[in-house]
Amino acid sequence: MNTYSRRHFAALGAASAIATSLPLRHARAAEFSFKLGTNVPDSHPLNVYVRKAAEEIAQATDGRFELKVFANNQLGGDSDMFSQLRAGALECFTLSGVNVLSTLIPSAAIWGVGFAWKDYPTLWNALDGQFGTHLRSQITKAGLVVMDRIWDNGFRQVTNSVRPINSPADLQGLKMRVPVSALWTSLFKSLGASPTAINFAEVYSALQTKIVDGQENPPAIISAAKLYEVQKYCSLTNHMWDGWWFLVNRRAWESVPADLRDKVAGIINKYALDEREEIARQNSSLQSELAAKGLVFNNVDPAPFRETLSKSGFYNEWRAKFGEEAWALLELSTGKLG
Ligand code: X2X
Repeated sequence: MNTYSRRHFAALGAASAIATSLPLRHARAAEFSFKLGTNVPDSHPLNVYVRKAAEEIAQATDGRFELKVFANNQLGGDSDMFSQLRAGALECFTLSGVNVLSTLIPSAAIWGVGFAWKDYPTLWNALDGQFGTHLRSQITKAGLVVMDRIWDNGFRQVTNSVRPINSPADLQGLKMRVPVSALWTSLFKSLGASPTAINFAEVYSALQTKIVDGQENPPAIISAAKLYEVQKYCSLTNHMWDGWWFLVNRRAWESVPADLRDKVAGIINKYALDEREEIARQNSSLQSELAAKGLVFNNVDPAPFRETLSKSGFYNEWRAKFGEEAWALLELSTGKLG
């Protein structure tokens, strides 16, 4: 045996010794390693359940497909992550249709029309049905891949550090953080507040330094991001529901063989349903927990808010922007709006 082959042989031996000492799924580097960026803290159910999906994917594909989760805006804010996704630097990103996605696809924001959804069953029927199919086809046309099941963020509530919000009058002049989105800005302007568009990555510090007085998010986020540390009041407005599409860069996705893609997609979609259940559990349990941490809650009658929006022309404006066809599809689920 010459020097080369002896060294070669020794290296092979070392490699197989390492391989056999590790569990099977780590035996070789994954053929496909996808990064997923999310915009909420680690403990949020979105991250908990995408991590469970990642584990099951590793097992089910014998380690061929790896999903690496980067939570809490580690890879940048929403605007950055969305650019990275489109460029292929980031393979997967969970993003709301009403958020930065609407800067590319304005009609993706349609579920965010104020006070549209009466309850979860109505919402899931729509998003898992014809309405969701319509929205996903627009995302596909824009060149992105989207998983079938949407992940729950939740019904949104207004928090602020100034006063409880009981009626639209209480919102007058209040400096409100909203995500980077024309619809969100329009909604809060129409209600009389002064909205500022800020990515979620900056929200805690914007509240802490009083760049804004308030923000709006579901209880699971208020809790995971510890917004109760920098907010006093939480008014249960339920003014909007929001969720995350699981988006994938098209070129990266198409590099994966079809049978593997089906397996991965099936697992991701399955965990989306489990995440929805966990969000529902948190929605009902978190109020007392957050109250114990000092957040002051009040219930809100949505009727005067809806009336203010109608009078301001909000519904007419957005109906014209989204178009009659999409609006009709929305109203099929929500009933007449405006
Ligand atoms: O930016 C927000 O407020 C968040 C985290 O709820 C969204 O993704 C829309």
